[in-house]
Amino acid sequence: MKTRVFSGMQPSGNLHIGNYLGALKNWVRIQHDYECIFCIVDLHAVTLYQHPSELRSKIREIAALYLAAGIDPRVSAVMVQSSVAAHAELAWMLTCVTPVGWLERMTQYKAKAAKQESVGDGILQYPVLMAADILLYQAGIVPVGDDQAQHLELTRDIALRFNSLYGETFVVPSTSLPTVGARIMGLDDPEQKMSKSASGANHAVALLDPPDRIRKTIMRATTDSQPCVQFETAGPGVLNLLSIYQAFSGWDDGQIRQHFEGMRYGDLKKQVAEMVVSQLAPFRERYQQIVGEPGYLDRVLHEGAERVAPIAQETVRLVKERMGLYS
Ligand code: AQP
Repeated sequence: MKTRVFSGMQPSGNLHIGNYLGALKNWVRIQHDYECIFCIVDLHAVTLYQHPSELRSKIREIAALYLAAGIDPRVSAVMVQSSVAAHAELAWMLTCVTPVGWLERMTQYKAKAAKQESVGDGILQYPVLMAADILLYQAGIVPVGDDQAQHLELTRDIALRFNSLYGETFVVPSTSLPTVGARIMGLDDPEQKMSKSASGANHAVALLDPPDRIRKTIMRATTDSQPCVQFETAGPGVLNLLSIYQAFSGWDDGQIRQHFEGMRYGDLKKQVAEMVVSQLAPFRERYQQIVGEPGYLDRVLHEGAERVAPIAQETVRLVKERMGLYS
């Protein structure tokens, strides 16, 4: 039997090249080697207020982008989190075995909470819901970007705690990070990770940005005070541009160094921009085809939910039995 893979993205903004290089690209690469479930995690998105009609259309946009990137729905299940109620059901059961101190230590919680006047409980509980998403399907591998590694560690801790309290129940999943592109930084501020919810106009390249916009954003990327690439002393902005090029091109470290050492920043940016433009062009075309086909997306999402529902129901049944809940 193939190992099961689970991963997801929040429909909370425009998917960007960080989401692609950190996660989606890997999903496409491994989809034939494992039994994969790719989820649009809308229950996570509402931990911060989302306008309902925007959220509704974002869910469809993200699903179409998964497919446009190359996820084959005949091979992998593509589904929306809130269409399988067991995600929320299991999350409650896991909440009851999770010490609040574990959640308060999460760096993403601390960062998000610091930006709010009043902190919603959902922001604290977010990693428990994420653990439920993964454990619900007994996933063995979770391909994510580096920012989610701490949440994955917590998922393992929750699984181990549950297993030790109630007996072997959950597969303890491992994290799969890409070797290059696991943390793409903001183009306007290379000290911050590229993020869907960041507001700066030149912060990110979105997967559906037109070529002119991509070129403009990359040409304005923050570098440092040196005139050209020097690998020994390169600052975070230059290293970020080099990582983006490397992740898209698939070149190894030696090729990157040989090609870019001594190159003026203006030329580096032009080459990165052209690489990104050429790699994203097929996305936009496929995306338009997918959203232009009446009923197709709904069919994919409906079939995806139907495929995974029996796995989810079996896990919930087992967890209820282990905990002594009524069923
Ligand atoms: N900058 C990044 N570099 C590499 N990988 C990244 N990911 C996110 N940002 C980067 C990976 O993309 C997947 C989807 O993430 P998510 O939707 O769960 O949200 P996130 O991790 O919180 O990402 P964002 O873009 O910063 O969204 P917002 O602003 O909505 O919180 C994950 O696998 C993540 O690791």
